[in-house]
Amino acid sequence: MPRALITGITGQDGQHLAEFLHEKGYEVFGLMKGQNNPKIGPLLAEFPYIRIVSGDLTDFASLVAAIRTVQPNEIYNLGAISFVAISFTQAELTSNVTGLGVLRMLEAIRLVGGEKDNPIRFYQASSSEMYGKVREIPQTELTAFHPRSPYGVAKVFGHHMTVNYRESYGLHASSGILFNHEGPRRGYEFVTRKISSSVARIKLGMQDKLLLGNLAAKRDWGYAGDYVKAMWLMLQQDKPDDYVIATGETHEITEFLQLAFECAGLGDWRKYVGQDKQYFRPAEVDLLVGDASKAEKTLGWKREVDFPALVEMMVRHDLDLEAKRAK
Ligand code: NAP
Ligand code: F7E
Repeated sequence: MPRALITGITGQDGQHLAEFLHEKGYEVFGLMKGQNNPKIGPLLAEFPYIRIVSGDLTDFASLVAAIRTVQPNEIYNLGAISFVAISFTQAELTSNVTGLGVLRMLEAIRLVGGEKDNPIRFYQASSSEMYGKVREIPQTELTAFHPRSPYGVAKVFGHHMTVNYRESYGLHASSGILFNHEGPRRGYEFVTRKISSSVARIKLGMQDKLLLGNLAAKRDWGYAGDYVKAMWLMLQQDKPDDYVIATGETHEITEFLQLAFECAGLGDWRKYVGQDKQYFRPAEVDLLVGDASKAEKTLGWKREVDFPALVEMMVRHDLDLEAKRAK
């Protein structure tokens, strides 16, 4: 039975990946930080097969201990301070977890090594935020980076470290440059979930208004369930490499709003949506659109859920959830 260690197990992708690997017959271990993390109960209630290991990406010794205990065949490093907005106000913490955390994990893998004939394979969760002020459209694995937030800068560091450890020490280390991916497990701080949950609450009479920031930004949004398959596929290749994972389409926030409000039968979103300065960022990423043709060709990966289906999935899920909560 192959063993996988996932950091960021309580996050959106950690949950999708745990489910996916469990179905593939893996023993799934999740690194969890804190002495009494309140997310542990709900996580194990939904995924009883996940085995929790204590550790923190800011604590090197805990990563070494986790790898020694689990003896994983594959490590998926999904743990991060991942909310771009907070990275501006907690830049040092973000650099430590999201950036240096990658280096600590790579060093821990180098130290522990794994089985001689079956060395540990490593996946790094890199991000389209590394492109920032984009240098070309669409963005590929060869597009230069110009990050626009401390989060983006930290991800560039983690990405280059992953490439460097592959080239310097021959680690089977791959970096997935994933564009935005969403779904019903998305955190409420991100714009898509903020919209889908607000739409549901407005529909049910629990909320009147939705306040957002910059509505002009464009994102290449896919479904998280499709994207974790790509992570796994990368680690099944003989040779480690870097891959862009994206849909190749870009949509403005206003398009998400339009579909979400229509899906709930609320009509024109402009009646409900206002703007508030607190949700604008010091520097914005205006447009992202990825070219995933390398992943399609080499990994055989293709997204299954398109943009309208993604919006509908999120809104329908939140309508059910908020209705249950209201009872
Ligand atoms: P998420 O929902 O924000 O989850 C982040 C996870 O990181 C949580 O489980 C969190 O644990 C954990 N974490 C935070 N600080 C940690 C620390 N010091 N030590 C160990 N774990 C820590 O993120 P996601 O959307 O699932 O994304 C997964 C990864 O992909 C992240 O690295 C993100 O930056 C990257 N990424 C995401 C997207 C996207 O669109 N979702 C796109 C590109 C790249 P707690 O819950 O205990 O705080
Ligand atoms: O913002 C705008 C905001 O926070 C999307 C992370 O998973 O994907 C995610 O980062 C856009 C931005 O995601 C609000 O200014 C307007 O232009 O949902 P978001 P993100 O910043 O794209 C990348 C690929 C990652 O790697 C990250 O980890 O929406 N926006 N009004 C707003 N955003 C939020 N959150 N809240 C608003 O009220």
